[in-house]
Amino acid sequence: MLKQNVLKKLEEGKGTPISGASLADDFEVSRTAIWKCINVLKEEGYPIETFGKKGYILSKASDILSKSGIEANLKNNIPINVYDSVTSTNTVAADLALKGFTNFTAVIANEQTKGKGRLGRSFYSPSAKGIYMSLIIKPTFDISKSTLITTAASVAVANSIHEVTGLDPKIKWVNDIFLDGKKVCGILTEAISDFETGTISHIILGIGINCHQSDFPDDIKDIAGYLGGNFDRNVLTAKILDNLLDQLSDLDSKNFIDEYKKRSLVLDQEIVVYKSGIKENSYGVNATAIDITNSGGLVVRYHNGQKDVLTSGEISISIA
Ligand code: BT5
Repeated sequence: MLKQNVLKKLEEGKGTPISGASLADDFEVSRTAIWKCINVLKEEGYPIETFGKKGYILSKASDILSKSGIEANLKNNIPINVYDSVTSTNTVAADLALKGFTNFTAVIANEQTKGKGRLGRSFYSPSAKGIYMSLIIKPTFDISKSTLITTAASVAVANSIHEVTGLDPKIKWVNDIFLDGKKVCGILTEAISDFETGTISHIILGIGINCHQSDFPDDIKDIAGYLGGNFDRNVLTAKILDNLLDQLSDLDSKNFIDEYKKRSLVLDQEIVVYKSGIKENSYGVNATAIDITNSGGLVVRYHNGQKDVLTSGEISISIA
């Protein structure tokens, strides 16, 4: 606990020195205890320097994901669980939800060994290169609005990326974030049903972001991109969580639909619609994307003039 508290102070004052004496006072321990803590953190890889009497300084370049690092930047007070490596944060979050963990519990990992995409696809999630996070949501709203969660989340993620890095990402309906024509983030929303009542007890919102350059496997190296640049994954994670909580508490206002349209990669574009969601197994139909409905559906016009509203997560589109 002392280690986490010390790290949180260093993360809050990142780039500026904090004296051992003030840390010792804050946590009512000896300076030797603080010194030992600092040594353990250094062994764990944290770039901490000692500046004589001025104290300890966590380098601005530090980018190790941690509970303390996220909490130091987070405005909301929600339970945060950070792991170095998990199979899938969605799987861990679903387990925690069934064990009774509260609404808006976050599960965050530095690596996933079995990251999930939609429809049985996988999401490549190498160590220290991305952010892999899931949020437990206990629906307090009409379940028909649950499709809006993915829409609201896309806006929250795209805006957060913009606020932290200055980049201008686009949203490809329904759940991908793109930068310079490449996918930098995918979102997977899963529902957990309560068999006894036949209702949805929890929604697990999963977000995967490629932050730093990595060796993408052959099958995705032409389509996957990364944010790049110098930023702290803790800062971006906290920003996404804060923006998500804002958007989710205000799903009814639908303010985010306008924002979604502004960031849309597909509006007014020629696209190909794959109704089974699987490009390889179904043939696509050409259409023009003309609007986004208030429920997050994509309005398209096929070339025979017929209009359609695509709403299902089982549908995939590509830019023609
Ligand atoms: C998605 O599915 O893009 C949803 C991805 C959600 C990942 C998060 S990470 C945290 C949470 N825990 C999980 O286990 N999952 C969520 P979909 O639209 O089906 O796209 C999957 C396809 O994207 C794959 O078939 C690849 O073609 C491509 N892909 C896989 N890994 C990628 C990556 N790292 N970056 C970009 N594209 C990738």
